[in-house]
Amino acid sequence: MRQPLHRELYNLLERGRDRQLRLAVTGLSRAGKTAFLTSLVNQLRHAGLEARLDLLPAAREGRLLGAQRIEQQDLGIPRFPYDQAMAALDAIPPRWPDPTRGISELRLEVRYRPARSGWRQPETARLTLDLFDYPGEWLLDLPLLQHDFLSWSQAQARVGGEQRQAMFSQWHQAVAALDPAGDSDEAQLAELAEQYADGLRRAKVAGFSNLQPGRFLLPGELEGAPVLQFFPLPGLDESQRNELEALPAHSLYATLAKRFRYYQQHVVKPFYRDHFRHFDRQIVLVDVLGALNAGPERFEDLSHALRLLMQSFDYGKRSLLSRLFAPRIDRLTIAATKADHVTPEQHPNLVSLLESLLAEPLQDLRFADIPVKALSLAAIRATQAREVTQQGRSSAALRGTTLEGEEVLVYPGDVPQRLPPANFWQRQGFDFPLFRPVERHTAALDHIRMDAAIDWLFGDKLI
Ligand SMILES: Nc1nc2c(ncn2[C@@H]2O[C@H](COP(=O)(O)OP(=O)(O)O)[C@@H](O)[C@H]2O)c(=O)[nH]1
Ligand SMILES: [Mg+2]
Repeated sequence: MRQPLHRELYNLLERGRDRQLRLAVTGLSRAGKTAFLTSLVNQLRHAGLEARLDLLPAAREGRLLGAQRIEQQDLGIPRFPYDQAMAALDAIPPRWPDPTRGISELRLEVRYRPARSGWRQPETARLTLDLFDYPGEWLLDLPLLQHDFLSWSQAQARVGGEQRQAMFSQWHQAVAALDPAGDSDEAQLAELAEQYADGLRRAKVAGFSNLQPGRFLLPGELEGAPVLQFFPLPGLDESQRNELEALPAHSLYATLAKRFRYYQQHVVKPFYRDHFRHFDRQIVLVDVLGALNAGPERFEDLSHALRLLMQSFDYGKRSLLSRLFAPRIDRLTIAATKADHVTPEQHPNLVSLLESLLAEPLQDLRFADIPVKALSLAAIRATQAREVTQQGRSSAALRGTTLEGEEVLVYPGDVPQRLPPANFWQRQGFDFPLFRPVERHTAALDHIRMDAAIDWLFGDKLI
């Protein structure tokens, strides 16, 4: 496809220049962010040597020279634990990297040879990538910035169906008796907040995604602090706003609203300000298969959570001028992760299912004319595809080792092309075992379509 003239001119001017790019790796908890980052570093480090990156032109043409981690911008933030992640994958037996419990940064310097080294151009050029890792639980706090306490309470009351509500039954009973105008009682607030947090934790274990506030699930250094002692008040209505806002400072409503604001100002805003602004490119990772495994209510819940989440990012075309001030995401990838959990002929369905899961945000992005690529990938491939012949008929299967160490040959099931109707779960559902990572025989991690993802994310910067 021919590029527009201004694009060509831009590329010509920029060719071979040292550049910098901030990548947003976005995903809820267990979507596969840490695995993706680990694989990204690993593939780029071994580019040109052992990494299989045929779908990335710079690598295919032998121009990608490799990558190194360099000193990051913010020295106060821990470094992304790449070595620990690799050590886990190299353990006997291999393990998945530990779940992320805090923020970490990563700055990679990628070296490449420009496609046509012309007059006055350097022999090699550099692309600096800034990335960071964080617990997915905290990400869902970003949409909370759009609310005040009253609207948040109403939004929370609308979230979820029966199964999710059931996780909060104890809290529901206790909170129903409360009077917003009554005096607040510290001990009671702490207890109710703990019950609310307990509901969130149970919903998480049960596979729900749309869970706020995120720090209730993973408090970090805020464990036990009063800023985490609030909860939404059910049964409130917008028409009561004036009345509620006139309540005295010691009332239950005013106390909860104050803590909510504090949480926004001192927890969510700094997280957003320091890490979630000024991205150039984004990849949204979604564990579509996990949600398919978990049933209809969780599937819907994930779709809703992602819709809210994507509203927190700045998308827009950037011109040479505007990027000097505030870079915006001008291109993104959405990826169904862990594609090695299904047989390869199911991958196209996995991609269309992902697209229907994200239908609404995709519509908005299309309207804003932001190019989006949807794909399925496995950052760290743990299975091998096999053909099995039974009574003269051959069918697809996967070979892998379960987390318990059992070698299995399975057919995990058909992936539906669109959001499945309710009877999908009654009829067959979808079930796959979790696999453990394979023992490595090469320095580069085996993957599915990491190269395609890299190409779409920043292949255009490696020319
Ligand atoms: N089979 C397979 N499993 C994966 C892959 N990526 C992630 N996983 C699984 O998903 C879990 C969560 O991944 P992780 O990267 O920690 O998710 P995060 O919470 O988004 O950082 C891992 O512990 C693995 O069990 C993959 O490429 N293939
Ligand atoms: Mg992680």
